[in-house]
Parts: sequence; C-alpha cells; structure tokens
Amino acid sequence: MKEENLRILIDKIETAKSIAVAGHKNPDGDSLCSVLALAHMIKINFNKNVVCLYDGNIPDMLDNVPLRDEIQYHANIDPANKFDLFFILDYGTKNHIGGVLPFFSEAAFTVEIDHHKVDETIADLSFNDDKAASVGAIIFNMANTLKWERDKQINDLLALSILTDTGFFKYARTGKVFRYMASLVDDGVDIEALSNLLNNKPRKTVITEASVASRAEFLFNGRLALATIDSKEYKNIDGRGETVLSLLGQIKGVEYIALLKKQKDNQTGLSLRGKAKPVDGIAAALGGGGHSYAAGAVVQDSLENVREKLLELFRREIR
Ligand SMILES: [Mn+2]
Repeated sequence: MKEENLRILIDKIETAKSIAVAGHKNPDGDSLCSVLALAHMIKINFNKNVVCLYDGNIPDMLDNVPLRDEIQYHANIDPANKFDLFFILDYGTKNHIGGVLPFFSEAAFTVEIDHHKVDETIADLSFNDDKAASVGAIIFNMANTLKWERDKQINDLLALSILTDTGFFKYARTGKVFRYMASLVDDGVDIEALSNLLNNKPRKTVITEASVASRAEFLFNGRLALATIDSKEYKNIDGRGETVLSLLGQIKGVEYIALLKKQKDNQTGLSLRGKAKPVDGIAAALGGGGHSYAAGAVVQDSLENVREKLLELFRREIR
C-alpha cells in the first residue's frame, strides 16, 4: 500500500462531512462484511457517521453477521444526497454496482478497494490487489498499517469476509491470508462460531439447491457439470446457488461446473467454477468476469441461447 495513497485517504476521511460505503449488487459474504467492517472502523477511529448501501438482495445466510442492520437499500436514501467521500468495494466491473452507481458518480471523492482483475480503475484513489484473498483482507492490512482500532464486530466481519471468499481457505493462495487470520484468531475470532452463524439458509433454499444439483447434466465425458435453475426455483436460491456448485464440484472427473439461472425471460445468470481450470475467459466471452477459477456473467438473452453459447465456448475449451 503506497504511503502517499494512505496519506490522501486519511486526509479525505478527516475532512469529509458525509461518507458512504457500498459493495457490488447482490452482496456476497465479502461484499457485505467488508463494507460493514470498513464503515464501522471509520466510525470508531474517526468518530464519523458512515452510510452503508447495497442493491439487489442480501442472502439469508448472511442475516446473522454483525452489524447486518447497518446497511440500507439504496432506494431508501434520498438521491439528492451527495457524499463527500464514497468507497466502492469488491465491485469487479462497473455494471455490478447497480443502483448504487448514481451515488458513486455524484460523490466529490471516490475510493475503490477491490481484489478482482479490473481493466481500469473508476475511482479517484484505488487500493486494488488482485492477489488478495478478499477485500476484507485488504482492509485488514490497511487497518494494521494505519494502526486503526478493531473491535470484536470488526474482527468477526473481516474474518467472515476472508472465510467466505476463500471457501474456508480452500481458495487461499497466499500465506499472507493465513497470517491475517491467525492474528484475528489471536484477537478472539472463533472460526467455528462464524461457520455456524452462516448456517442460516431457509429450508426451501437448500431443498431447491439439492434438487437443481440432482438434475444436472454431465457433458464432455463428464468433465463439465451443467445445472439449470428455472425462474420459479430462482426465487428460492440464496445468493448464487453456491451449494449447487459445490455439490457438483465434489464429483469425480468433473473439471468445470456451470450453473445457468433463468432470472427473467430474457436475462440469464451464469456462475462458473473451474477445478484448477481457469473459467474467467469463458465468463468474459459472455460479457462477465470475476476471478480465475470462479467467474460469472449476467446475459441479456434467453437461457436456451446462453446455454448454446456456453457449450460452444466449452467445445473450444475442452479438447
Ligand atoms: Mn470478494
């Protein structure tokens, strides 16, 4: 983290009269918890009020995270609000910002903190690190560098951001993130308690996800598992249908997992996972993006058409 950038950051926080923080649309664990952690950290270290905003839906499994009620749906905030300082976290690409974008665009000064591969930064100041395990990990590092105070809620939120984005360390690719977590555990974080706190899905969600997985197709000699969610089932899914992806990923011989979601008649969501096989190129070819082994897209087309395009891309990928 550049010292000069940190100096600007401190100055902007100290002089701002209004501050807001937001993550990507349909927040996941990292997006929600890093937003809440950063906002609360600014509150207790600078004695400032911070508005947390989101668009889309927050999965039920995240209902019990600390300070969950501190985040507000963007439409409940007066659009005339022009923030002096606006943080956008974990956003990936501009079209993931959703309804929060006008607040970002209107803000006097903007900061982005991200670990996605971003082509171009959109904020005035950026703390991006595509090697970081989660945005919470970047914020943990920032807090330590600046010697910001962290309370129990912040520690739990930063730990949750790391645990959810690394799949409880399965996708942790650097030693750094273990050292961060070791330090959080020394400070009182209870990983088992946090894991239990996330076991909070509605029954219909898990039943639906299991049913979707049970109907999956296995293509290219079983190397691609492809599951499809219709619009009725889509309402029951919590977040991105992570359970479907992880169930199918457990199958011997499966190298790629794809989940197609009929969000609307002409809008299809796609989640892709690769077992040591990059999938971000396929997601990008469909207008999406993400991480090397976990990527996705939202395509303005019917599920049938997106399925065909996807299979064509896999035909070229798998030989
Ligand atoms: Mn993230």
